[in-house]
Amino acid sequence: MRLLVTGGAGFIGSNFVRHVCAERPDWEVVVFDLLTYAGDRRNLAGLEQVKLVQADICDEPAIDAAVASADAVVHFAAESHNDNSLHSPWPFVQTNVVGTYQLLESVRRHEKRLHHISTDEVYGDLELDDPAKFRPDTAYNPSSPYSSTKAASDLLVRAWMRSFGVQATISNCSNNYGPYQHVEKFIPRQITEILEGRRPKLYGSGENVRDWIHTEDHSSGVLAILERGRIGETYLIGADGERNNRAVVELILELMGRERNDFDHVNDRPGHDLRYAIDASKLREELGWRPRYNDFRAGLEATIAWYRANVAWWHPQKLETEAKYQVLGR
Ligand code: NAD
Ligand code: TDX
Repeated sequence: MRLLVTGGAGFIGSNFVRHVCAERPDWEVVVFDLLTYAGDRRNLAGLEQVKLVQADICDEPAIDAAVASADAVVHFAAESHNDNSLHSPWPFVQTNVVGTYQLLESVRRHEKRLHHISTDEVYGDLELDDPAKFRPDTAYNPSSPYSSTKAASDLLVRAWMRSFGVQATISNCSNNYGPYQHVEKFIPRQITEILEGRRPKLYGSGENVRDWIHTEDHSSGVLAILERGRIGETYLIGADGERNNRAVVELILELMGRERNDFDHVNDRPGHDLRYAIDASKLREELGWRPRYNDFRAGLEATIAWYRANVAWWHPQKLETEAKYQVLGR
């Protein structure tokens, strides 16, 4: 198997590549990644099965050549941060929509199997007391420029499957955490704020709920779908990890030896989604997938230890990220 992984130098893509190298040592992996501010070749260090092609998914000849020489493609490449999409939406339209279009045209031309990575945010948000969770047939209702471009990319994949017979699957996963996540995201931002001697920053009231999953569990779900998923189907990936942001900040503070109330409330995110929750029963029942990282406290402790031990990895991103937040008052 020669597997092409777009966005494989980012947080989740590189975790998936490491997972594949460990689980399928005879596969060849080609990572196709532009190495934007969010990509880092160090995330792939020491992986002998992996070759990196640094190029833009919107560059038609480059993506076409990469697809032509692969057996299958897993598509992670995206602009991924909601806050960035609120002040600079164009790269999201370009990479998430136009990039996915270019990839679809290539897999169509070369008749290659595609797995498309998406997010639970395409379904919009839920009330705190809504007993319903997102399911594969939940109507799309995205809120932000980020989630609307991810929704658009999913709809392109669906249309290319139906209209042109492209052999694809889609997965929509909830919020990931773990090592190698960019410090712009919630959990690494708070850990590194504390490591730098500052206070965590909670948007608004902190009542917003996210459904946390360890990135290793996301990767095992994607591999199961790539190998055993039914063509044409959408699978939701989640590990029943709902928690509100305030509870997560309090736990990080406790695990790092600080008072649980040692945080600041900052300006809320405009249009801030209230709650996400995934019903992953289709993935569990059809493919027998189970999350292995069920202890959030232990997973968070290990993640904190990773950021403590890898200051050189995150420190260069930190200054630039906080400068951006300062402009936004967050
Ligand atoms: P990330 O921002 O850490 O990584 C994105 C990667 O894509 C980077 O390596 C970047 O260099 C690359 N990239 C960006 N634009 C590119 C372009 N034009 N051409 C080629 N490569 C490009 O993102 P992540 O958090 O690892 O998310 C990966 C995927 O998973 C995304 O599709 C995202 O929508 C989806 N997802 C993320 C989460 C989450 O919690 N982070 C949850 C569900 C789904
Ligand atoms: O400093 C912060 N304080 C805070 O309270 C930051 C950065 C975030 N937040 C809140 C906003 C959200 O309610 O924490 C929650 C999580 O924020 P993010 O890490 O920015 O994630 P979110 O917007 O939920 O989106 C994430 O999950 C779905 C990923 O970034 C997406 O790529 C994925 O699709």
